[in-house]
Amino acid sequence: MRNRPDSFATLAIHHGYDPMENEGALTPPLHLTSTFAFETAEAGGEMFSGDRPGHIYARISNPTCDLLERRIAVLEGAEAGLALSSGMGAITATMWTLLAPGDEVILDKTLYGCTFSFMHHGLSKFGVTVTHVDLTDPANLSAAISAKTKVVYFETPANPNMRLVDIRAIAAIAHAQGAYVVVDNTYATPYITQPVKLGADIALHSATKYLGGHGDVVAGLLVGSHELVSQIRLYGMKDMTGAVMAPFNAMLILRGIKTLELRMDRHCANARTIAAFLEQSHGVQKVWYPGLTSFEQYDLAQRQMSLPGGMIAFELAGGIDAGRMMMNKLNLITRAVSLGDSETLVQHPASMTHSTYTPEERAAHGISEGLVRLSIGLEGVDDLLYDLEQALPNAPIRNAA
Ligand code: 3LM
Repeated sequence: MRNRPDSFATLAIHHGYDPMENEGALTPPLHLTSTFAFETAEAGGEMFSGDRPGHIYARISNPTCDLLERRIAVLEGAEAGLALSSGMGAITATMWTLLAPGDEVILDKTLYGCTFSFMHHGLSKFGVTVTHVDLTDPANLSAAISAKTKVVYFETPANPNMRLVDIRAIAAIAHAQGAYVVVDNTYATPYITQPVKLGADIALHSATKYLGGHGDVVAGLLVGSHELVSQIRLYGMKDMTGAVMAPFNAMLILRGIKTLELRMDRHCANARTIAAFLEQSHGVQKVWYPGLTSFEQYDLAQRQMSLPGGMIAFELAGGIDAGRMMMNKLNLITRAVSLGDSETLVQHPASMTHSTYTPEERAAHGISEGLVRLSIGLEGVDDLLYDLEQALPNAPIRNAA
């Protein structure tokens, strides 16, 4: 029996799995089965009624997903976890479970493009009122929230402009009105921020990103109380979306999570160096990175994030034309959407991830047309600096490395 493991890296590698219960296999077995045998007819009936634990059918649960669910729950400091087919699966299953016609959802101004599209164009078709509030100032929530508000939803840091939201302050206001708080923790990961510990009811992820970490799987995860997670499993996932994670994908995410701490340390170290370099480079108008003292919400970043993360947003003085030219000159840094991979990726939100907003909506939601997004990878930082330096419009000052 191991001593109670409780460091993040140890839990990420060991929690919930004992090789001696699995024929000594060091890595957990992959359970490729769509259905599960019942010992008796009565036992099957009791499982369906919830009176007996056990697996029934793989759209509800699977032992490989179950291990991943327990592992993400412990890493997030939550009671329970749920594995879903994608980040969008996690988001939609949650909202279909928590909301009913007549309810209101309050959203932060800036959201990932498809999240915006689902909420703004999708939910609003079903009698849910969708209200966008700038949650970077909690006073705005106090002014907007009412008895109709069922869910307060936000990302921190927000994709793509890095705005932060004070989870503790927002949760206090939302809970006083009886509203749920749902936080997209994709950018931060539980290694940097644990929203449930700060008062959120649900923290969710595109596990496609840092949790998987290797750009080879699309997946979603969420955590919360046993009660809420069970509701989302049995309604939002099982009935409303069918957005279940495949067991093979659970295995890939379990493998990715083992190195999350190591990878995040490196993503953050590289990103710090690159953000400082960009800030001092000619032709760069503004850099948004929570580790820079110039970052407007630097104090909140210090309070809420154990590290500043691996994502950087910046804008060139020449706007998007200069941005596109720079992107096209990059040789090592890859032009691609998604984030959190070993490879450093660059993309243009207005024409790519956030093209689901109209130009007017982007303007109203604080997403600048010229913004360029970098997902800093795990390469040697000097190679990344070299690539950026040769691609930037004017000779930059190279003194940040
Ligand atoms: C992207 N983002 O490049 P999936 N929440 C956040 C996200 O960033 C994403 C999701 C949820 C990107 C994907 S854009 C076509 C590519 C904060 C995804 C949705 O369903 O696993 O993709 O997660 O920003």
